[in-house]
Formats: sequence, C-alpha cells, structure tokens
Amino acid sequence: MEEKRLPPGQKWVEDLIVYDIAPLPPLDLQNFRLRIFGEVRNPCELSWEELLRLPRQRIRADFHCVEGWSVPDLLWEGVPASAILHLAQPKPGVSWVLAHSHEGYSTNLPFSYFSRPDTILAFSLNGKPLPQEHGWPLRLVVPSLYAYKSAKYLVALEFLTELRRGYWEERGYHDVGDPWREERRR
Ligand SMILES: Nc1nc2c(c(=O)[nH]1)N[C@H]1C(S)=C(S)[C@@H](COP(=O)(O)O)O[C@H]1N2
Ligand SMILES: [Mo]
Repeated sequence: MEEKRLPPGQKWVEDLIVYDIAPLPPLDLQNFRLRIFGEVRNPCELSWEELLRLPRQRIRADFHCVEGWSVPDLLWEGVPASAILHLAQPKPGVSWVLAHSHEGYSTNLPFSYFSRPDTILAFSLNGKPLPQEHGWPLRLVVPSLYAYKSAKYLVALEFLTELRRGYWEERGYHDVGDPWREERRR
C-alpha cells in the first residue's frame, strides 16, 4: 500500500524541511488582511476575525516537495477553499489562481486544483497554531500539488482568466505541478 501513496521519484522524510526565498518582514494579526481580488464578483479584504468566522475544516494529507522529499500524514486545520469560492464568486472563465505571500513569494495554480475539497487556507498544523517558519499566520495548503504551490504567509488570492506565473514558475518550475504526473519543470 505504501508505494501507492508515494508519487514517482519521491522519498519519505519524517519532518518538513523549511524553505524560504526571503526573510519575513514583521506581520501582526491586528493589521492582517487576506485580499481576494481579480476576476471575482465580490472582491474583498478579510481581517483575521472575519477569516475565523468562516467555515473550518481539517484535512490529513501527505506533503510532497518538488526536490524529492515527502512528509506523510500532516494534519492541517483552516478555512476550506470552497468557503473562499462561495464568498468571492469567481467569474466564468477563471482558470488560474495566483497566491501572494507577505515576503513577496507567489505561486500560480490551476483553478481546478484550487477548487478541490482538500485545498485549505491553514492556520493550524498538527493540532497547534501554525509555526512561524511554516507560514504563520495563514498558509495555502494544496496537497494535490507539489509543495511550492502551498504558499506560506498568505496575504492575497488573485483569480485570473489567463496564466500569470509565480516565483518558481517564472524560474522554470511547472505551472501545474501534479506530483502523480511528476510535473516538476516545464
Ligand atoms: N511564502 C513562501 N511560501 C513557500 C515557500 C517560500 O519560499 N515562501 N517555499 C515553498 C516550498 S519550495 C516548499 S518545499 C514549502 C516548504 O514548506 P515548509 O517551509 O513549511 O517546510 O513551502 C512553499 N511555500
Ligand atoms: Mo519545495
């Protein structure tokens, strides 16, 4: 059974390995806003309190980094992507989501993967508040794609009808990044 759970070319490791493209500028919950914009009927900015009033969900999922390591069975809790879609109402023709992070990181992913039931905006990992280095206060978690799509320090979601690339995608990483199809680079 184990090998069916491990995508091609991956190896299990016990714990997350921290990757950051840049140091994190200070961020406090008082000033925190999640901005939802682009091709949506209801663009909005959510404060931390408003975010916590949205529906919540827990998921248990394996985490696959494009560099070849996978961590089994992480438990995330947060706001499901479905709640964001319900609120923002993407317009017909939306095909990509660009996630923006506080320190300048960004990543694009197909709208179809963003919309999957296991995609969440997580504020908790393994039963504890999200540790700073793993994306505090809010992180996009997309278990169906390589980990570079799971943007830490999430501050905005932009809905697009055309492809616009994020940080690693501009540098040659795959626009979709499905580990089961081993879409590492384009
Ligand atoms: N904001 C931000 N999110 C990010 C990254 C980053 O550099 N900045 N790195 C990505 C990559 S390449 C990986 S493998 C995972 C690592 O998650 P971790 O640092 O929580 O282990 O975060 C992803 N999300
Ligand atoms: Mo990664």
